[in-house]
Parts: sequence; structure tokens; C-alpha cells
Amino acid sequence: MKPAAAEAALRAARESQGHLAPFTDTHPHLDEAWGYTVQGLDRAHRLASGERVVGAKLGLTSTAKQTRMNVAQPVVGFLTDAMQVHPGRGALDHRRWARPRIEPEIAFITATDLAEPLDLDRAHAAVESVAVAAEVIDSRFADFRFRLPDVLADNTSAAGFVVGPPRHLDDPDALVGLDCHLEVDDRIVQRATGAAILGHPLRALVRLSEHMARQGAILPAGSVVLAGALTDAVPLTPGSRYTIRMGPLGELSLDA
Ligand code: OOG
Repeated sequence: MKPAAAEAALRAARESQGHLAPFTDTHPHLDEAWGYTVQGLDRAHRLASGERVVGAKLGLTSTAKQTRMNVAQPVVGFLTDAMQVHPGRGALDHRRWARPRIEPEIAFITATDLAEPLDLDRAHAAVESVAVAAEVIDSRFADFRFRLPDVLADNTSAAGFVVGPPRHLDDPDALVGLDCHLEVDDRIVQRATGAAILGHPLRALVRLSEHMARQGAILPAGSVVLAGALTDAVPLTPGSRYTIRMGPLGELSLDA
């Protein structure tokens, strides 16, 4: 299947809030490179229509997510200004999305450009600040049923994100033991520690730097990086309140 045809089908589905069958159902030989090519076309289209890329996201960095989505490797997508929701600006407008789910995330703001593979120490040096965050994911595929090339083509289900107040990252190892709770209407529905993200949340930045190097791309300093959900996602239901607590990183409350 031609990447341009897939990009156009995804865009039409996004605009109509419709859904598609996974491309891999009919084209089982599509691969990871094909998925990232479609994603690149989507990104170019959004840039041409006036959106700005403000960062990158990793997905499927936790076992909880990999098992649930049945895709056994991390994925990378891009974030634009149109996806960013600023905390404290009223409720999340769920009408923007077809089948939204919300998940707890750690966000890094980068201090340097990311273009070369980094190790953990250099990843720490590349962090300007860290924050509790939430990602809203939405899929063009009914019931979020997809394989790796499909979800890459669909920009890893990226739909919306909220970043809480930034903090200085003094001791990155403290992120490993950090306790994360996701509450829906004051009931804890998901919990995990920072170790859920590849054993150490900073490894998400390491993986992203490797991805940038492979793609020959640069993520500029000052970008937002979402490290991937610590827990499984939960449906975003109108009228509910979502609170993410992350110990020393603070908390974020959002109304849907
Ligand atoms: C894929 C994207 C997952 C994460 O943080 O794990 C993701 C999906 O579940 O639709 O963003």
C-alpha cells in the first residue's frame, strides 16, 4: 500500500471521527519503515497547514501497555501545538476525539538538541526540567486494534497532552521509585512506579535519541518529550475527573 494513500485515509478518518481497518489486515507485509514513512507524510501535512511540532512522544515503553496493545516494542510519534492542552483551562474537550483514552506520563523538557544516541548520563544532561503529564490517545482503528506499522502510521495514537508545572531534575534515579496513581473520580484505578518505563524513565530519552539518529532528524532544545504511559490507559468519559499523582513531581487534575 502506498504511504500517501494511507496518510490520506488516516486524515479523512481523523476529520470525520470515523475508523479504519488496520492496513496490515489486507497488507500483512507492511513494516516499521513503512509506518514511519506514513507518519512523516502526516507530519509534513500538518506543518503545511500551520501546526508547529513542539515535541515527541514515546509509546509502548511499559510492559503494561505492550501487553495490552499486543505490540512488543516502543514507538515514537510527534507532538504539535494543536495537541497541547494547558492545565487549568477548563475541561478537556472530548468532542475533539473519537475514542479518547487518557494515560499518566512523565514529561521531559529538553535542554539541548537531540540528534545523536545518548547514554543515561548524557540523557540526564539533556534534560532542562521534568513534569507530571497526561496524554490523551485516540486511534483511527476501532477498539485500538492495530499492529506496529498501523500505529506508527497513525502517529502512535497521539491526540492531546497536558504538561504540569516543570521541576528541576536533581536526581534522575529518584524517578525510578516514583509512585504514580491514576484516579478517576477519586478512586485509584491504575498504579505503577517509574521503573515501569523501560526500567528507568530516562531510558525513554535514550531510545528517542537513538530514533532521531536513525532517522537523521533533530529534536530541538526546548521540546516536550513524553516518556510513555506508566500504566494502561483508561477511557476518557465526559463528566469524570482524572487525577494523576506522582509523588515529588506533584499532581495534575483534569475534567473531561
Ligand atoms: C499506542 C500509543 C501508546 C503509550 O504511552 O504507551 C502510548 C496506543 O496504545 O494506542 O502512547
